[in-house]
Amino acid sequence: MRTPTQLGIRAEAMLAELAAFTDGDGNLTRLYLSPAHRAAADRVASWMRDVGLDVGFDALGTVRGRLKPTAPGRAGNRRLLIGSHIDTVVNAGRYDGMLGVVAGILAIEEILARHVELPFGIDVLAFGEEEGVRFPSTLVSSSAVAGSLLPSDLDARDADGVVLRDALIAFGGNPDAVTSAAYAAEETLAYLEVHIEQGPVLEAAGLPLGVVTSIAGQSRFFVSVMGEAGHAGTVPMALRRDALAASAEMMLTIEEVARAGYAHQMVATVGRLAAKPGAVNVIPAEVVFTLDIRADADAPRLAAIAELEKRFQAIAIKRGVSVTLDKFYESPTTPCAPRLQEAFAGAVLDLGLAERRLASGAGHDGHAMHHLTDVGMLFVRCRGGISHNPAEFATVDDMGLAVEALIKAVERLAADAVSSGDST
Ligand code: HGY
Ligand code: MN
Ligand code: MN
Repeated sequence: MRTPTQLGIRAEAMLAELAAFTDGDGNLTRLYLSPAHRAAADRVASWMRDVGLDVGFDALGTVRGRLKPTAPGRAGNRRLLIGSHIDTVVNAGRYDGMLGVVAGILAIEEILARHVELPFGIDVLAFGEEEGVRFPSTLVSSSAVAGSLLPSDLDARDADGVVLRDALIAFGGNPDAVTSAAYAAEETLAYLEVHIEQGPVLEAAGLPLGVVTSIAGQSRFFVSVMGEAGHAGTVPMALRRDALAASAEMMLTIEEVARAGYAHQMVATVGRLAAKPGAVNVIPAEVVFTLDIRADADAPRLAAIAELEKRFQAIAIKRGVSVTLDKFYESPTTPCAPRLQEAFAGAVLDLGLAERRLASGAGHDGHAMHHLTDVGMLFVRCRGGISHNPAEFATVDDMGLAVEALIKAVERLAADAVSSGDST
């Protein structure tokens, strides 16, 4: 039986190994279906085999490690799902996503070593696409697992024009077998995910772990602003239809509306912008920028979007440009099931720690998995709340406590399954 510190040391070593699988030039960038994704997935598969899991890849490239019930009961045909994602953002940290997969593998190893009686099976899942960075879709692999992926989602193209469907075939996946990746609701018990908090709350509270109450809903758009190209030296300012200047005013409006929505933890981000023709001496004719807007409840988020659409149109009329918003992703606020919150909270208390509940501002695969089964999440303190940044960091001790808490949460669910006559 390893101590939390020993578990944390092993977790750190595994994360360091995974961090080496990158498509980035000197940084950690591992996008869906890339060569680095393939290498990382193969390494995860070998770790899963090493701890005794039956390993396979589903049609979307998700690595699946399967453990049979160690003490079959009527819940034996149900499976507890534990997972997270192994894709990253650009110039990423090494903990976002990967920690949840490593924690699941280490928990299985300890559960077997401790001969924990499991009346249900456990599948550890390493999703390949959560960030939505390469293709303008997101949660593709967990949506397939949940049975909610639309075939049209596979028609998305990356910045080089590569169609997701073709990249999936090149990876070894099978776009025509998407439905085979889905679990039936009646065969799942719950979905658990361990993830770094990616925010400052636990660090400020001096706590290593936190129990997630809900995952913030989010909406993502391409905003296109069409103006008129012109000579930078000859067109008077008052006669310009400058798409980039109009976009700049819209971006400041985004910030203003989001700040006004602070009561709902509202945040809005313009992460990417492209201006055409992009010459130093030409007035920009066309701008496309992304908008990512989130809040702790759906109503204020949708109200803010409506307000922005109104303000963008007013700016466009004033500046003689046109503006369109094209929504390419939306997920509602996702609740974490009370029974799973209690399992994690009880595990945290078993470790002699104070328990803290908090909402997640970041999105997670739980948004998709909620369509299949109850979702539970455990957050791990991260230094300075920094994430989506190579400075992302979680301590060995905190990671080890998270693995131990995951094991205890599984033990609690096993006890519940036995006491409720396996009717879960
Ligand atoms: O964007 C998010 O919240 C997540 O990291 N994909
Ligand atoms: Mn993540
Ligand atoms: Mn992320």
